[in-house]
Amino acid sequence: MSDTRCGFVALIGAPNAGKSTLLNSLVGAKVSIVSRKAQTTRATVRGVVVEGAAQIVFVDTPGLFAPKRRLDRAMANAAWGAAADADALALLIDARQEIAATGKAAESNAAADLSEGTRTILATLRENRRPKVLLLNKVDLVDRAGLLALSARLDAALGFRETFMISAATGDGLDRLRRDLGAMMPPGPWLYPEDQIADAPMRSLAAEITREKLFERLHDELPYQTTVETDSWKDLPDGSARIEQTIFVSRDSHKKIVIGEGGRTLKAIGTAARKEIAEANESNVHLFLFVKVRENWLDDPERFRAMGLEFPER
Ligand SMILES: Nc1nc2c(ncn2[C@@H]2O[C@H](COP(=O)(O)OP(=O)(O)OP(=O)(O)O)[C@@H](O)[C@H]2O)c(=O)[nH]1
Ligand SMILES: [Mg+2]
Repeated sequence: MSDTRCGFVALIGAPNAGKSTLLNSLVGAKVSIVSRKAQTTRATVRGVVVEGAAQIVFVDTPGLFAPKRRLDRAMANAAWGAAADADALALLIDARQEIAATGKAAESNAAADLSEGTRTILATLRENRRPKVLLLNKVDLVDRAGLLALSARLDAALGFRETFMISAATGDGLDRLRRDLGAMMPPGPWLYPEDQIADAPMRSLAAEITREKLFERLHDELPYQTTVETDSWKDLPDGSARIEQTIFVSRDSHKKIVIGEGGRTLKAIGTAARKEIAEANESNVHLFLFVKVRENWLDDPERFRAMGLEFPER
């Protein structure tokens, strides 16, 4: 007797396209961590949005690129797994990056004039029969003529049901996106209570927040070689929370960098993380960070499980 709709929309795209930023903007709260560096998101993250009679479950996914290492493969598997399970797929393109990469701002409409990364993603997307929409993101950074040509190139490569020009950062174009995706969701009961916006437990969000602070403060490859786990979480009688987390690194030299001179780096990471975890948990937080060297953590199934990833054979 109800006329509600509910379904999953997978957000797919290259690293840094803005998938996590978009998820947070759509939900109206931070549920997925964001950084300037590529390969920030490691596992799928759900954000729930109510749009009229529709509940849309957006699934943020790790960015897609040619995988080399085991962790890369686990991340790609998670992204394509989410795409396989979704009711609709949203391909996010960093419009500025794509236009710059191909050097074809306004003149070319040919599908061949797309970056190699994008063409690889399109080839796999083509095999998926679900409805697909194209999201040209970061429109705050590009001019209109370049955008229209890029949209024509992408449409020639793969028929999209609709194209949206959006800015995940400013919120431009997101109202229409929510409305149109809501209408695409299949009829059915809502999966989550009306006021629920995320489904990850606080202790994993807390670990992700600390990892985001590592991304902000560490350089180059280091963040990639690091993972964070919440070891214990105690709600204290005064309403505050006592949280212990371990930062796993793969080398002793990395441990020194994470700790920093006189412990300064670790302290800054801890202060920033504590503030944000306290905000998310709406309570005072006492955060204790430990750094552990675990040389082979990138080959340890247990660490993958803790990240919400399946451990690939190789
Ligand atoms: N100017 C501008 N910047 C944006 C926009 N959307 C995202 N960004 C920035 O792009 C960078 C990457 O954003 P993320 O949301 O982490 O990208 P992602 O696609 O989730 O990246 P991975 O998790 O690595 O796959 C961040 O510095 C964002 O602030 C946008 O619409 N405009
Ligand atoms: Mg992300």
